[in-house]
Amino acid sequence: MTYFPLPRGTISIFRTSTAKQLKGMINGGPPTCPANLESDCGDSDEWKGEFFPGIPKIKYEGPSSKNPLAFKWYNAEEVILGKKMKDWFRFSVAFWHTFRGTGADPFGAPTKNWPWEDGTNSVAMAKRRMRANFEFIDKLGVDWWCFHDRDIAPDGQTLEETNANLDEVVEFAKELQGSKIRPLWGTAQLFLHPRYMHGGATSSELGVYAYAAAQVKKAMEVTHYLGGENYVFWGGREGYQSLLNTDMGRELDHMARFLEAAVAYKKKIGFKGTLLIEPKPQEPTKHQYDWDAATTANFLRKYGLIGEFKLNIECNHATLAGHSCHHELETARLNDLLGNIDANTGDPQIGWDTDQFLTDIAEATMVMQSVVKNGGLAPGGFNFDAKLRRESTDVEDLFIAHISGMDTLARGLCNAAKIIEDGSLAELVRKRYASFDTELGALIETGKADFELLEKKALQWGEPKVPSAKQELAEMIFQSAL
Ligand code: XUL
Ligand code: CO
Repeated sequence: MTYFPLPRGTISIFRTSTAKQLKGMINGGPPTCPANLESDCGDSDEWKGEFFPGIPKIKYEGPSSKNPLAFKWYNAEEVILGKKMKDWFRFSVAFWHTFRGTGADPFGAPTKNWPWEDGTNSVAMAKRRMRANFEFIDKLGVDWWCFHDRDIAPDGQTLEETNANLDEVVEFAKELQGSKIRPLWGTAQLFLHPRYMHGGATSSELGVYAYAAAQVKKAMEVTHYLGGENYVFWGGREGYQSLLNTDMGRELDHMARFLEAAVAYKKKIGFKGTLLIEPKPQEPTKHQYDWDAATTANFLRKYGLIGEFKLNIECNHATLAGHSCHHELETARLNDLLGNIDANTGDPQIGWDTDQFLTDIAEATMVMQSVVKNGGLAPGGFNFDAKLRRESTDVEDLFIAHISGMDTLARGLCNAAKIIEDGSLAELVRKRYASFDTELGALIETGKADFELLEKKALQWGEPKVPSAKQELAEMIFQSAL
Protein backbone atom coordinates (compact mmCIF):
# COMPACT_ATOMS: atom_id res chain seq x y z
CA MET A 1 0.00 0.00 0.00
CA THR A 2 1.13 3.53 -0.59
CA TYR A 3 0.06 6.31 1.70
CA PHE A 4 0.02 9.80 0.31
CA PRO A 5 -1.74 11.79 2.99
CA LEU A 6 -2.76 15.31 2.24
CA PRO A 7 -0.13 17.75 3.55
CA ARG A 8 -1.35 18.93 6.90
CA GLY A 9 -2.58 22.43 7.36
CA THR A 10 -2.98 23.51 3.78
CA ILE A 11 -4.38 27.00 4.13
CA SER A 12 -7.73 26.36 2.47
CA ILE A 13 -8.53 23.48 4.77
CA PHE A 14 -7.78 25.45 7.91
CA ARG A 15 -9.81 28.42 6.71
CA THR A 16 -12.96 26.37 6.25
CA SER A 17 -12.59 24.01 9.21
CA THR A 18 -14.66 24.07 12.33
CA ALA A 19 -12.98 23.64 15.70
CA LYS A 20 -14.07 20.02 15.92
CA GLN A 21 -12.78 19.27 12.46
CA LEU A 22 -9.45 20.84 13.31
CA LYS A 23 -9.23 18.70 16.44
CA GLY A 24 -9.96 15.63 14.34
CA MET A 25 -7.22 16.55 11.86
CA ILE A 26 -4.61 17.32 14.47
CA ASN A 27 -5.30 14.19 16.48
CA GLY A 28 -5.96 11.78 13.72
CA GLY A 29 -4.33 13.03 10.54
CA PRO A 30 -5.84 14.53 7.45
CA PRO A 31 -9.56 14.64 6.80
CA THR A 32 -10.86 12.15 4.33
CA CYS A 33 -13.19 14.40 2.44
CA PRO A 34 -12.22 18.06 2.11
CA ALA A 35 -15.03 18.61 -0.37
CA ASN A 36 -17.40 18.06 2.52
CA LEU A 37 -15.68 20.28 5.07
CA GLU A 38 -18.60 22.69 5.13
CA SER A 39 -20.81 19.92 6.50
CA ASP A 40 -21.35 19.51 10.18
CA CYS A 41 -18.83 17.39 12.10
CA GLY A 42 -21.03 14.45 12.89
CA ASP A 43 -21.16 13.40 16.50
CA SER A 44 -23.44 10.61 15.45
CA ASP A 45 -22.74 7.48 13.50
CA GLU A 46 -26.31 7.52 12.23
CA TRP A 47 -26.79 7.12 8.53
CA LYS A 48 -30.20 6.82 7.02
CA GLY A 49 -30.77 3.92 4.65
CA GLU A 50 -28.12 2.13 2.66
CA PHE A 51 -24.60 3.35 2.02
CA PHE A 52 -24.64 1.81 -1.43
CA PRO A 53 -28.22 2.29 -2.64
CA GLY A 54 -28.91 0.81 -6.01
CA ILE A 55 -26.07 -1.70 -5.69
CA PRO A 56 -27.51 -5.20 -5.33
CA LYS A 57 -25.87 -8.23 -3.76
CA ILE A 58 -23.32 -9.23 -6.38
CA LYS A 59 -24.22 -12.51 -8.06
CA TYR A 60 -22.52 -14.90 -10.46
CA GLU A 61 -23.96 -14.51 -13.97
CA GLY A 62 -21.33 -16.37 -16.01
CA PRO A 63 -18.77 -15.34 -18.66
CA SER A 64 -21.33 -14.04 -21.15
CA SER A 65 -22.78 -11.46 -18.74
CA LYS A 66 -22.24 -7.81 -19.58
CA ASN A 67 -23.42 -6.63 -16.16
CA PRO A 68 -20.53 -4.75 -14.48
CA LEU A 69 -22.07 -5.53 -11.09
CA ALA A 70 -22.00 -9.31 -11.52
CA PHE A 71 -19.32 -11.99 -11.35
CA LYS A 72 -18.42 -13.57 -14.66
CA TRP A 73 -15.94 -16.16 -13.35
CA TYR A 74 -16.01 -16.12 -9.56
CA ASN A 75 -18.67 -18.62 -8.59
CA ALA A 76 -18.23 -19.01 -4.83
CA GLU A 77 -19.77 -22.48 -4.49
CA GLU A 78 -18.25 -24.02 -7.64
CA VAL A 79 -15.82 -26.83 -6.87
CA ILE A 80 -12.43 -26.63 -8.61
CA LEU A 81 -9.79 -29.27 -7.90
CA GLY A 82 -11.80 -30.58 -4.99
CA LYS A 83 -12.39 -27.30 -3.20
CA LYS A 84 -15.00 -24.54 -3.45
CA MET A 85 -13.77 -21.36 -5.09
CA LYS A 86 -14.56 -19.35 -1.97
CA ASP A 87 -12.31 -21.68 0.06
CA TRP A 88 -9.41 -21.42 -2.37
CA PHE A 89 -9.56 -17.65 -2.15
CA ARG A 90 -10.90 -16.44 1.22
CA PHE A 91 -11.14 -12.95 -0.32
CA SER A 92 -10.73 -10.00 1.98
CA VAL A 93 -11.49 -6.27 1.68
CA ALA A 94 -8.67 -3.95 2.82
CA PHE A 95 -10.27 -1.29 4.99
CA TRP A 96 -7.45 1.21 4.43
CA HIS A 97 -7.80 1.40 0.66
CA THR A 98 -11.52 0.93 0.33
CA PHE A 99 -12.61 3.14 3.22
CA ARG A 100 -9.65 5.42 3.94
CA GLY A 101 -8.21 5.84 0.44
CA THR A 102 -8.75 9.41 -0.59
CA GLY A 103 -7.21 9.54 -4.04
CA ALA A 104 -4.67 12.11 -2.78
CA ASP A 105 -1.18 11.92 -4.28
CA PRO A 106 1.95 14.02 -3.65
CA PHE A 107 0.73 16.52 -6.22
CA GLY A 108 -2.97 16.63 -5.59
CA ALA A 109 -5.72 16.75 -3.03
CA PRO A 110 -8.17 13.94 -2.36
CA THR A 111 -10.60 13.14 -5.15
CA LYS A 112 -12.93 10.68 -3.46
CA ASN A 113 -16.02 12.26 -2.11
CA TRP A 114 -17.84 9.34 -0.51
CA PRO A 115 -21.26 10.52 0.57
CA TRP A 116 -21.03 9.08 4.09
CA GLU A 117 -17.84 11.00 4.98
CA ASP A 118 -18.29 14.19 6.98
CA GLY A 119 -14.71 15.43 6.74
CA THR A 120 -13.77 14.46 10.28
CA ASN A 121 -11.71 11.75 11.85
CA SER A 122 -14.04 11.42 14.84
CA VAL A 123 -14.99 8.18 16.56
CA ALA A 124 -18.57 8.71 15.35
CA MET A 125 -17.30 8.96 11.78
CA ALA A 126 -15.17 5.83 12.32
CA LYS A 127 -18.28 3.94 13.39
CA ARG A 128 -20.33 5.17 10.46
CA ARG A 129 -17.52 4.15 8.11
CA MET A 130 -17.49 0.73 9.75
CA ARG A 131 -21.15 0.31 8.90
CA ALA A 132 -20.36 1.18 5.29
CA ASN A 133 -17.58 -1.44 5.37
CA PHE A 134 -19.92 -4.22 6.45
CA GLU A 135 -22.60 -3.28 3.93
CA PHE A 136 -19.91 -3.38 1.25
CA ILE A 137 -18.65 -6.78 2.42
CA ASP A 138 -22.17 -8.18 2.57
CA LYS A 139 -23.06 -6.96 -0.93
CA LEU A 140 -19.77 -8.20 -2.38
CA GLY A 141 -20.34 -11.58 -0.74
CA VAL A 142 -17.00 -12.07 0.98
CA ASP A 143 -16.33 -13.19 4.55
CA TRP A 144 -13.12 -11.37 5.43
CA TRP A 145 -11.67 -7.91 5.99
CA CYS A 146 -8.24 -6.54 6.96
CA PHE A 147 -7.37 -3.42 8.90
CA HIS A 148 -4.65 -1.35 10.54
CA ASP A 149 -5.48 -0.09 14.03
CA ARG A 150 -5.28 3.54 12.91
CA ASP A 151 -7.44 3.02 9.82
CA ILE A 152 -10.42 2.10 11.88
CA ALA A 153 -10.13 4.46 14.85
CA PRO A 154 -8.53 7.87 15.36
CA ASP A 155 -5.53 8.69 17.51
CA GLY A 156 -6.27 10.38 20.83
CA GLN A 157 -4.13 12.83 22.79
CA THR A 158 -2.55 9.97 24.77
CA LEU A 159 -1.98 6.26 24.23
CA GLU A 160 -4.78 5.54 26.73
CA GLU A 161 -7.19 7.75 24.79
CA THR A 162 -6.12 6.18 21.49
CA ASN A 163 -6.69 2.70 22.91
CA ALA A 164 -10.10 3.75 24.23
CA ASN A 165 -11.07 5.03 20.75
CA LEU A 166 -9.94 1.75 19.26
CA ASP A 167 -11.89 -0.27 21.83
CA GLU A 168 -15.07 1.65 21.08
CA VAL A 169 -14.82 1.11 17.33
CA VAL A 170 -13.74 -2.53 17.70
CA GLU A 171 -16.71 -3.26 19.96
CA PHE A 172 -18.97 -1.84 17.27
CA ALA A 173 -17.19 -3.80 14.51
CA LYS A 174 -17.63 -6.99 16.52
CA GLU A 175 -21.39 -6.41 16.63
CA LEU A 176 -21.54 -5.67 12.91
CA GLN A 177 -19.40 -8.69 11.96
CA GLY A 178 -22.06 -11.11 13.22
CA SER A 179 -21.07 -14.74 13.24
CA LYS A 180 -19.88 -15.07 9.64
CA ILE A 181 -17.46 -12.23 8.92
CA ARG A 182 -14.04 -11.98 10.53
CA PRO A 183 -10.70 -10.25 9.99
CA LEU A 184 -8.38 -12.19 7.71
CA TRP A 185 -5.76 -10.20 9.56
CA GLY A 186 -5.15 -7.12 11.60
CA THR A 187 -2.01 -5.06 11.91
CA ALA A 188 -0.56 -1.98 13.59
CA GLN A 189 0.16 1.13 11.59
CA LEU A 190 3.72 2.04 12.60
CA PHE A 191 4.56 4.42 9.79
CA LEU A 192 2.24 7.43 9.47
CA HIS A 193 2.84 9.20 12.77
CA PRO A 194 6.06 11.31 12.94
CA ARG A 195 7.19 9.40 16.05
CA TYR A 196 7.92 6.50 13.71
CA MET A 197 10.14 8.46 11.36
CA HIS A 198 13.15 6.25 12.23
CA GLY A 199 11.05 3.10 12.33
CA GLY A 200 9.22 1.29 15.13
CA ALA A 201 11.06 -1.88 16.14
CA THR A 202 14.20 -0.54 14.44
CA SER A 203 13.98 3.05 15.69
CA SER A 204 17.19 4.44 17.17
CA GLU A 205 15.04 5.74 20.03
CA LEU A 206 14.14 3.38 22.87
CA GLY A 207 10.94 5.27 23.74
CA VAL A 208 9.68 4.70 20.21
CA TYR A 209 10.52 0.97 20.42
CA ALA A 210 8.44 0.75 23.59
CA TYR A 211 5.58 2.75 22.06
CA ALA A 212 5.60 0.50 18.98
CA ALA A 213 5.50 -2.57 21.23
CA ALA A 214 2.53 -1.14 23.12
CA GLN A 215 0.76 -0.45 19.85
CA VAL A 216 1.39 -3.95 18.46
CA LYS A 217 0.31 -5.51 21.77
CA LYS A 218 -3.01 -3.68 21.56
CA ALA A 219 -3.46 -4.44 17.82
CA MET A 220 -2.86 -8.15 18.52
CA GLU A 221 -5.43 -8.06 21.30
CA VAL A 222 -8.13 -6.48 19.15
CA THR A 223 -7.39 -8.78 16.19
CA HIS A 224 -7.78 -11.73 18.55
CA TYR A 225 -10.95 -10.26 20.04
CA LEU A 226 -12.50 -9.87 16.59
CA GLY A 227 -11.69 -13.50 15.76
CA GLY A 228 -8.88 -12.62 13.32
CA GLU A 229 -7.20 -15.50 11.53
CA ASN A 230 -3.74 -13.95 11.17
CA TYR A 231 -1.71 -10.97 12.31
CA VAL A 232 0.59 -9.07 9.90
CA PHE A 233 3.89 -7.27 10.36
CA TRP A 234 4.74 -4.96 7.53
CA GLY A 235 7.81 -2.97 8.45
CA GLY A 236 6.63 0.33 7.04
CA ARG A 237 9.75 2.13 8.20
CA GLU A 238 11.84 -0.81 9.40
CA GLY A 239 14.82 -0.08 7.19
CA TYR A 240 17.29 2.70 6.59
CA GLN A 241 17.88 5.78 4.48
CA SER A 242 21.68 5.84 4.87
CA LEU A 243 24.16 3.30 6.22
CA LEU A 244 26.42 6.17 7.29
CA ASN A 245 24.25 6.89 10.31
CA THR A 246 22.75 3.42 10.81
CA ASP A 247 23.85 0.49 12.98
CA MET A 248 22.26 -2.15 10.78
CA GLY A 249 23.32 -5.11 12.96
CA ARG A 250 21.82 -3.53 16.06
CA GLU A 251 18.58 -2.60 14.27
CA LEU A 252 18.15 -6.15 12.94
CA ASP A 253 18.79 -7.55 16.43
CA HIS A 254 16.16 -5.18 17.81
CA MET A 255 13.66 -6.26 15.16
CA ALA A 256 14.24 -9.91 16.08
CA ARG A 257 13.74 -9.18 19.78
CA PHE A 258 10.56 -7.31 18.94
CA LEU A 259 9.19 -10.25 16.94
CA GLU A 260 10.18 -12.68 19.70
CA ALA A 261 8.17 -10.59 22.14
CA ALA A 262 5.22 -10.69 19.72
CA VAL A 263 5.43 -14.51 19.59
CA ALA A 264 5.50 -14.68 23.38
CA TYR A 265 2.52 -12.35 23.64
CA LYS A 266 0.57 -14.29 21.03
CA LYS A 267 1.00 -17.41 23.16
CA LYS A 268 0.15 -15.56 26.34
CA ILE A 269 -3.22 -14.33 25.03
CA GLY A 270 -4.02 -17.63 23.32
CA PHE A 271 -4.09 -16.20 19.80
CA LYS A 272 -3.98 -19.22 17.52
CA GLY A 273 -3.66 -17.26 14.26
CA THR A 274 -0.57 -17.16 12.07
CA LEU A 275 1.92 -14.33 12.41
CA LEU A 276 2.82 -13.08 8.95
CA ILE A 277 5.67 -10.90 7.73
CA GLU A 278 5.06 -8.94 4.54
CA PRO A 279 8.26 -8.36 2.55
CA LYS A 280 8.80 -5.16 0.57
CA PRO A 281 12.14 -3.89 -0.76
CA GLN A 282 11.76 -0.16 -0.37
CA GLU A 283 9.22 2.62 0.02
CA PRO A 284 8.95 4.42 2.32
CA THR A 285 12.57 3.74 3.36
CA LYS A 286 15.31 3.44 0.79
CA HIS A 287 16.04 -0.10 1.94
CA GLN A 288 13.56 -2.12 4.01
CA TYR A 289 14.96 -5.00 6.05
CA ASP A 290 12.26 -7.44 4.85
CA TRP A 291 13.42 -6.93 1.24
CA ASP A 292 11.89 -10.06 -0.28
CA ALA A 293 10.87 -13.60 0.62
CA ALA A 294 14.42 -14.99 0.58
CA THR A 295 15.84 -12.15 2.70
CA THR A 296 13.02 -12.52 5.20
CA ALA A 297 13.42 -16.32 5.35
CA ASN A 298 17.11 -15.86 6.08
CA PHE A 299 16.34 -13.32 8.82
CA LEU A 300 13.82 -15.68 10.43
CA ARG A 301 16.25 -18.61 10.28
CA LYS A 302 19.16 -16.61 11.68
CA TYR A 303 17.13 -15.52 14.68
CA GLY A 304 15.46 -18.90 15.31
CA LEU A 305 12.01 -17.56 14.38
CA ILE A 306 11.42 -19.64 11.26
CA GLY A 307 8.72 -21.87 12.76
CA GLU A 308 6.79 -18.97 14.24
CA PHE A 309 6.08 -16.90 11.13
CA LYS A 310 4.85 -17.22 7.57
CA LEU A 311 4.92 -14.66 4.78
CA ASN A 312 2.30 -12.41 3.30
CA ILE A 313 3.42 -12.02 -0.31
CA GLU A 314 2.25 -8.88 -2.08
CA CYS A 315 2.55 -8.99 -5.88
CA ASN A 316 3.44 -5.31 -6.30
CA HIS A 317 6.14 -5.67 -3.63
CA ALA A 318 7.53 -8.63 -5.56
CA THR A 319 7.94 -6.59 -8.71
CA LEU A 320 9.47 -3.69 -6.77
CA ALA A 321 12.10 -6.20 -5.62
CA GLY A 322 12.83 -7.14 -9.23
CA HIS A 323 10.97 -10.47 -9.02
CA SER A 324 7.71 -11.73 -10.42
CA CYS A 325 4.90 -12.47 -7.99
CA HIS A 326 5.20 -16.12 -9.03
CA HIS A 327 8.88 -16.14 -7.99
CA GLU A 328 8.08 -14.75 -4.55
CA LEU A 329 5.22 -17.20 -4.05
CA GLU A 330 7.42 -20.14 -5.04
CA THR A 331 10.27 -18.96 -2.81
CA ALA A 332 7.86 -18.69 0.10
CA ARG A 333 6.21 -22.03 -0.68
CA LEU A 334 9.49 -23.94 -0.99
CA ASN A 335 10.49 -22.63 2.43
CA ASP A 336 7.10 -23.65 3.86
CA LEU A 337 6.37 -19.99 4.44
CA LEU A 338 3.49 -19.17 2.10
CA GLY A 339 0.76 -17.85 4.38
CA ASN A 340 -1.22 -15.13 2.61
CA ILE A 341 -1.35 -13.05 -0.54
CA ASP A 342 -1.88 -9.30 -0.77
CA ALA A 343 -3.51 -9.45 -4.17
CA ASN A 344 -2.57 -6.52 -6.31
CA THR A 345 -0.28 -5.60 -9.15
CA GLY A 346 2.00 -2.78 -10.20
CA ASP A 347 2.43 -0.94 -13.45
CA PRO A 348 5.46 -1.88 -15.56
CA GLN A 349 5.95 1.75 -16.58
CA ILE A 350 5.75 3.15 -13.05
CA GLY A 351 8.49 2.51 -10.54
CA TRP A 352 6.48 2.59 -7.32
CA ASP A 353 3.85 0.69 -5.41
CA THR A 354 0.70 1.51 -7.39
CA ASP A 355 -1.47 -1.11 -5.66
CA GLN A 356 -3.71 -1.82 -8.63
CA PHE A 357 -6.33 -4.52 -8.77
CA LEU A 358 -4.98 -7.57 -10.61
CA THR A 359 -6.40 -7.84 -14.13
CA ASP A 360 -3.69 -9.81 -15.95
CA ILE A 361 -4.99 -13.33 -16.51
CA ALA A 362 -1.58 -14.83 -17.22
CA GLU A 363 -0.22 -13.42 -13.94
CA ALA A 364 -3.29 -14.66 -12.07
CA THR A 365 -2.79 -18.13 -13.56
CA MET A 366 0.82 -18.25 -12.35
CA VAL A 367 -0.24 -17.04 -8.91
CA MET A 368 -2.89 -19.74 -8.73
CA GLN A 369 -0.46 -22.46 -9.80
CA SER A 370 1.56 -21.69 -6.67
CA VAL A 371 -1.54 -21.53 -4.49
CA VAL A 372 -2.76 -24.89 -5.76
CA LYS A 373 0.67 -26.46 -5.18
CA ASN A 374 0.51 -25.04 -1.67
CA GLY A 375 -2.85 -26.74 -1.12
CA GLY A 376 -4.49 -23.31 -0.60
CA LEU A 377 -3.62 -20.56 1.81
CA ALA A 378 -5.87 -21.14 4.82
CA PRO A 379 -5.80 -19.76 7.47
CA GLY A 380 -4.56 -17.06 5.10
CA GLY A 381 -6.32 -15.86 1.99
CA PHE A 382 -6.33 -13.15 -0.66
CA ASN A 383 -6.47 -9.63 0.69
CA PHE A 384 -7.18 -6.93 -1.87
CA ASP A 385 -4.41 -4.54 -0.88
CA ALA A 386 -5.46 -2.54 -3.91
CA LYS A 387 -7.00 0.82 -4.57
CA LEU A 388 -8.97 2.68 -7.18
CA ARG A 389 -7.08 5.00 -9.49
CA ARG A 390 -7.23 8.61 -8.37
CA GLU A 391 -9.52 9.40 -11.27
CA SER A 392 -12.10 6.70 -10.41
CA THR A 393 -14.51 8.50 -8.15
CA ASP A 394 -17.88 6.76 -8.25
CA VAL A 395 -18.98 4.61 -5.32
CA GLU A 396 -19.80 1.79 -7.75
CA ASP A 397 -16.14 1.82 -8.87
CA LEU A 398 -15.30 0.24 -5.49
CA PHE A 399 -17.49 -2.72 -6.40
CA ILE A 400 -16.36 -2.94 -10.02
CA ALA A 401 -12.69 -3.01 -8.94
CA HIS A 402 -13.23 -5.86 -6.45
CA ILE A 403 -15.43 -7.84 -8.87
CA SER A 404 -12.79 -7.50 -11.56
CA GLY A 405 -10.01 -8.61 -9.19
CA MET A 406 -12.06 -11.61 -8.00
CA ASP A 407 -12.98 -12.62 -11.55
CA THR A 408 -9.35 -12.36 -12.68
CA LEU A 409 -8.17 -14.66 -9.91
CA ALA A 410 -11.07 -17.04 -10.50
CA ARG A 411 -10.01 -17.30 -14.15
CA GLY A 412 -6.48 -17.90 -12.92
CA LEU A 413 -7.73 -20.77 -10.77
CA CYS A 414 -9.71 -22.34 -13.65
CA ASN A 415 -6.66 -22.04 -15.91
CA ALA A 416 -4.34 -23.53 -13.29
CA ALA A 417 -6.78 -26.45 -12.96
CA LYS A 418 -6.76 -26.90 -16.77
CA ILE A 419 -2.97 -26.96 -16.80
CA ILE A 420 -2.83 -29.49 -13.99
CA GLU A 421 -5.54 -31.72 -15.45
CA ASP A 422 -3.94 -31.61 -18.90
CA GLY A 423 -0.62 -32.65 -17.39
CA SER A 424 1.61 -31.80 -20.36
CA LEU A 425 3.43 -28.96 -18.62
CA ALA A 426 4.20 -31.17 -15.61
CA GLU A 427 5.32 -33.89 -18.03
CA LEU A 428 7.64 -31.43 -19.81
CA VAL A 429 9.23 -30.52 -16.48
CA ARG A 430 9.44 -34.17 -15.41
CA LYS A 431 11.19 -35.13 -18.63
CA ARG A 432 13.63 -32.23 -18.26
CA TYR A 433 15.00 -33.77 -15.06
CA ALA A 434 14.52 -37.42 -16.06
CA SER A 435 18.29 -38.08 -16.03
CA PHE A 436 18.11 -37.71 -12.25
CA ASP A 437 15.40 -40.44 -12.08
CA THR A 438 18.20 -43.01 -12.14
CA GLU A 439 20.38 -44.86 -9.68
CA LEU A 440 23.08 -42.18 -9.74
CA GLY A 441 20.46 -39.41 -9.61
CA ALA A 442 19.03 -40.96 -6.48
CA LEU A 443 22.49 -41.14 -4.91
CA ILE A 444 23.02 -37.43 -5.70
CA GLU A 445 19.63 -36.39 -4.37
CA THR A 446 20.13 -38.30 -1.12
CA GLY A 447 23.58 -36.84 -0.61
CA LYS A 448 25.42 -40.12 -1.24
CA ALA A 449 27.40 -39.25 -4.37
CA ASP A 450 30.85 -37.91 -3.57
CA PHE A 451 33.19 -36.17 -6.03
CA GLU A 452 35.28 -39.32 -6.65
CA LEU A 453 32.20 -41.28 -7.78
CA LEU A 454 31.02 -38.39 -9.99
CA GLU A 455 34.47 -38.03 -11.55
CA LYS A 456 34.49 -41.76 -12.35
CA LYS A 457 31.12 -41.42 -14.14
CA ALA A 458 32.21 -38.28 -16.03
CA LEU A 459 35.35 -40.05 -17.27
CA GLN A 460 33.35 -43.11 -18.26
CA TRP A 461 30.55 -41.18 -20.10
CA GLY A 462 32.62 -38.49 -21.83
CA GLU A 463 30.96 -35.31 -23.09
CA PRO A 464 27.28 -35.28 -21.96
CA LYS A 465 24.44 -34.69 -24.43
CA VAL A 466 22.53 -31.58 -23.29
CA PRO A 467 18.87 -31.52 -24.37
CA SER A 468 16.67 -28.50 -25.17
CA ALA A 469 14.86 -26.73 -22.29
CA LYS A 470 11.73 -26.42 -24.51
CA GLN A 471 10.84 -23.01 -23.08
CA GLU A 472 8.74 -21.97 -26.09
CA LEU A 473 6.83 -25.25 -25.90
CA ALA A 474 6.20 -24.62 -22.18
CA GLU A 475 4.94 -21.13 -23.03
CA MET A 476 2.72 -22.53 -25.77
CA ILE A 477 1.12 -25.03 -23.39
CA PHE A 478 0.65 -22.31 -20.75
CA GLN A 479 -0.89 -19.85 -23.24
CA SER A 480 -3.31 -22.41 -24.57
CA ALA A 481 -4.84 -22.73 -21.10
CA LEU A 482 -5.64 -18.99 -20.81
C1 XUL B 1 2.42 -1.43 2.24
C2 XUL B 1 1.43 -2.50 2.45
C3 XUL B 1 0.65 -2.48 3.72
C4 XUL B 1 0.61 -3.77 4.42
C5 XUL B 1 -0.02 -3.69 5.78
O1 XUL B 1 2.95 -1.35 0.98
O2 XUL B 1 1.27 -3.34 1.60
O3 XUL B 1 -0.65 -2.08 3.46
O4 XUL B 1 -0.12 -4.70 3.66
O5 XUL B 1 0.56 -2.75 6.58
CO1 CO C 1 0.24 -5.16 1.61
